[in-house]
Amino acid sequence: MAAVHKVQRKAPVVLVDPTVTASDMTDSASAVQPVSAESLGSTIAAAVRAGELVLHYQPKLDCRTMKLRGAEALSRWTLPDGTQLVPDAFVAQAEAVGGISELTVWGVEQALRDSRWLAGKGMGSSLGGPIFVNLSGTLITRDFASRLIALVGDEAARIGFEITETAVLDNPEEALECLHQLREAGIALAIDDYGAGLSSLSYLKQIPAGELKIDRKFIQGMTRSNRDPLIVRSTIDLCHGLGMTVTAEGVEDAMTASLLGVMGCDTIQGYFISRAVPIEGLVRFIEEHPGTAPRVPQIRKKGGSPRAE
Ligand SMILES: [Ca+2]
Repeated sequence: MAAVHKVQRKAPVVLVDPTVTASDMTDSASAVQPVSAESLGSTIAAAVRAGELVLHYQPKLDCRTMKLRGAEALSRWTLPDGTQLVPDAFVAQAEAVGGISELTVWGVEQALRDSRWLAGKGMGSSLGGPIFVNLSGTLITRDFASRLIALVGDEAARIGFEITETAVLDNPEEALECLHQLREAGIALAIDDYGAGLSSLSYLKQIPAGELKIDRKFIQGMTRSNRDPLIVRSTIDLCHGLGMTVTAEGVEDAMTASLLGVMGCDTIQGYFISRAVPIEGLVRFIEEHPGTAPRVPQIRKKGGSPRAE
């Protein structure tokens, strides 16, 4: 596939993913350099044609049943020389110079292909929820929302979009209108990286998302600090009061998973469950995790760990 790639690159290209953070990565980031504005969009398009881009999937598990509840799609880009690039600090550059729309359209199309492929193997229901694609705030416009709705068509149940709260800051009126259109089309929405940026309870109320993902920085301090568990638990309660489900990002150990379960968190995602894996790896994950959680110690609400209270 790489042999058909005609683009000559003077510098390593960057992998662009709208909202993925460094800690989402499964591989060490390569030393990458920014490419010029005019070349980035065409480079991404060429990489898609050459088959250099793939989606990996990080599963989310139900805190109570430990069954799969969908997955987040994360882009991976393998250069012709075998170097694998992961999304990193070039997100802002990509949003500024373009290329994100190409990547997002490809991501949605690929997620749909993979979702159909899973369904063809009789694993459609085993996925337990949509595949979520990260959607940059720069793309939440009327034109792009219409394009996404057309792209998803009658397969809206297969796809969800993760958006950050700050995605609506620039033009709240248009952004909220677009998000309502996506929601009305049957596409699930999740608020991503909650607490990482400028959180606004006002937007939390207005964004028509069914799910909120608490940023990893609160989750990873849960067993070491007094404040983070309080913030997490109050956020879970707040979201449940607003009729939303809650996903904890960046769960890396059994104790944190247990605490989240006690707090009533709905789903968990992170290295404790699985790294982001290719679609074949997701199939293996489904086969190997039929809904049990042998590694998670039980913490009772009363008489258990004081951290859980
Ligand atoms: Ca995300």
